[in-house]
Amino acid sequence: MDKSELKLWYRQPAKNWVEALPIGNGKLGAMVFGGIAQEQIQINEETLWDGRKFDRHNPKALEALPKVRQLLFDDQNEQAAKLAAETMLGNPCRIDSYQTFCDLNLKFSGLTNLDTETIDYRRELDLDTGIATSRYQFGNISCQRDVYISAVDQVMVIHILNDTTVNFQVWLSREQDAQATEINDTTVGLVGQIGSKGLHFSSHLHVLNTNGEISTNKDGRMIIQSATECTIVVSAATSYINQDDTSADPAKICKQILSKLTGSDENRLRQRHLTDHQNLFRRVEIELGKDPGLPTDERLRILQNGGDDPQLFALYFQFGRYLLMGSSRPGSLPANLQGIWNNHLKAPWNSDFHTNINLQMNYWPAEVCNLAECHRPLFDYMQNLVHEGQRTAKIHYGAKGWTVHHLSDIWGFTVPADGIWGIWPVGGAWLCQHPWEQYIFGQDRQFLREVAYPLIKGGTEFMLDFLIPAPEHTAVAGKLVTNPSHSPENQFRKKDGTISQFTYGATMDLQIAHDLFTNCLSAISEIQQDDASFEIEFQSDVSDALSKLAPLQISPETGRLQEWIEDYDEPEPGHRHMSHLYGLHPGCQITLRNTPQLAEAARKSLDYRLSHGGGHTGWSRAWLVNFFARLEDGQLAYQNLLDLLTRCTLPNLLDTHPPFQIDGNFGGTAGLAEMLLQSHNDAVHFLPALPVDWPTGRVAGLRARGGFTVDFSWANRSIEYAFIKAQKAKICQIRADRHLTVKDRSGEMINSQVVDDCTVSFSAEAGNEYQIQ
Ligand code: FUC
Repeated sequence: MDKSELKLWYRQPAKNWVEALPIGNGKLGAMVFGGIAQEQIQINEETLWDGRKFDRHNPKALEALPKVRQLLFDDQNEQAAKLAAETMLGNPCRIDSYQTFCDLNLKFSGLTNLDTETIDYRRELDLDTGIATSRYQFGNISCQRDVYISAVDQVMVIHILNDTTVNFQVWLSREQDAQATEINDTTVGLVGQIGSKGLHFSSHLHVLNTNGEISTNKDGRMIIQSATECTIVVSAATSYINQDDTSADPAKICKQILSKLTGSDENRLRQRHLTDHQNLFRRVEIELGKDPGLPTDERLRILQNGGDDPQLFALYFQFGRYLLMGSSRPGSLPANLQGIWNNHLKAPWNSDFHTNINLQMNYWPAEVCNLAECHRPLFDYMQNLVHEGQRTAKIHYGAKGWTVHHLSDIWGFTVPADGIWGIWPVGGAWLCQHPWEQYIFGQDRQFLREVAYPLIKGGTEFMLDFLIPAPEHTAVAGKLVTNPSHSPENQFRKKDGTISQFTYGATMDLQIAHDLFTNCLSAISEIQQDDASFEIEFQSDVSDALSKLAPLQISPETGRLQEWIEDYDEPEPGHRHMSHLYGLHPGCQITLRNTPQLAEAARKSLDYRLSHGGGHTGWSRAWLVNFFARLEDGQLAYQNLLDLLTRCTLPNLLDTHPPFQIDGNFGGTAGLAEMLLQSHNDAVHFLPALPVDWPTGRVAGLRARGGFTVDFSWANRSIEYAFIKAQKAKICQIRADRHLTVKDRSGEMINSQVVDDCTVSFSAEAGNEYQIQ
């Protein structure tokens, strides 16, 4: 993709927030509207959350657990639900919201008759530079405004450049609970607190350079006169240090950040920002078609009306990578339900960390899309949940290890939230898939030992204790099951007609346990290569439990994969969650080649969900792309990606649940990657789910499990060439739509073993690149 094509652009300013353009550095985020006489930039700082830490454990939970379990095994689901609701929820079971920080306002004087006098307006977000620009001609004045957020300097930079002098005012505002103040001749600020007990926060706005005249007033407004050029920098901070410590001094932090810029200029700030941004962003290139040279909103409309624009999918994919870089950088919190971009004080679902799919989906693209560093905040976050998660495991379940239920916040919330569907203690176990994925993609043994394994072990210890053998009179007598259990947020109808959602051994739980135990065992074997006696005893406990897990079941009646331990009827057959297909994606217990019958049953489950209106939310649609990619059905994967773009995407390309929720962007990006490249099944598989609409294309810099980085192109829907680079010495198995030969960099054939018509394997050496033809 030509660098000039890596842009979202528009012919008009944003009329509302969902048209504004996101910028961010993991810690600070902003939405740029691109106004003409008046500009609004809505700012976020990732730690500005309402609430505080306190003990929400329910002392009644553990005592009620055996009774609840018995009732569920005895088919008394509703009695169990009632007792659990009274005893097992967090106390209280609600969390508070992540909040908008403030608005930055810019008001230019003397610009009237905008509609008639403004010409050549263009607003764009350049993904390659991370800079949002508005450009227009007003009368005889040309104006340009660039806005970016630097991860190196931790500031937002606004660079204003006009070819005639202009006068304007700039100030920060947050009406509810903050005050704008004057700080010095070139700096104004904002200071506030959430409620009387919440976080303190502060933001400083400073003119770094201008050729105009600056003055400030007591209301915290900065007035710039007769300037053709002006660079404004903004810092923001809160008193949050971690869940136990909120004693930071935000004004001091803001000042320190700005004082580091003394003597710098916009050019240097921009260069530092570009080097950092492009080091991550430019690792992956993709081409699926030609850029039609139209504004992004028009391209979306054309697609909605049945037009063709393969390259818009490529832009959407790169935008997903860009969003991950903007909302999750080393040292930051992970991307929440809205990434980092939120204009509410009380956001939808509190813009929280939802752990029954949403937080995980945010990170599906991280490894394959070559942004492994951006995955790290999730592991830091998990480590910070462990302490409370261990208490929850012990107090609520009498178990070792750590757990988190279906949502969390920045205060170490790990107890069941909201209602009985919140009594779902396998959120932590699902999260444990992520550090393992980082290891298999990156092959960093030290990371495995120090970060991944301790998290996975704690998750596994909890699961081992939480699982119990199903009693004699049940469908899976003697097998290990979870209890209590849910298939996230879905309900079932029992034979007697009653509807419930509370059960034991829901399929998803069994698949999560399977995945966790399998990964834990693989992690132990990897570490044993350096240390043969590592975890021998624990290893045997885990393999024993794995062999006793209740099996996945195919309904004899419908041929679908059962969502629950019993073949219940579904009152909402088009439900947005497709939890029982976890084993197909993101897990890999179900594959076309190893478990064809289960794969067929999974497909039937998908068909059934879809024929009843499934996939209606953004993230749900994005999950479908991944499922069909794993089923190697390029057409259905494409159809769902198309639906994601045409039905669940806002004019600024952000996903809409509705309302805006970022998981669909990340799930869609991961899904597209999954259509082009898979590696979960012991082979690097090129083009496993290529749709007819992308007959020709090229991608570079994607990563595959095993420590490989690949570039490849295709024509007439068949692989043309590929390059594969190995980080470690490894046996590399590659698969495509035809027989492949392997050569070294100089074109010499190397020894490879033919596995089948389309699969060969060879021994890759560390640091070497191979040509595949
Ligand atoms: C899950 C989903 C909802 C929503 C919420 C944030 O609970 O079922 O659709 O995405 O997370």
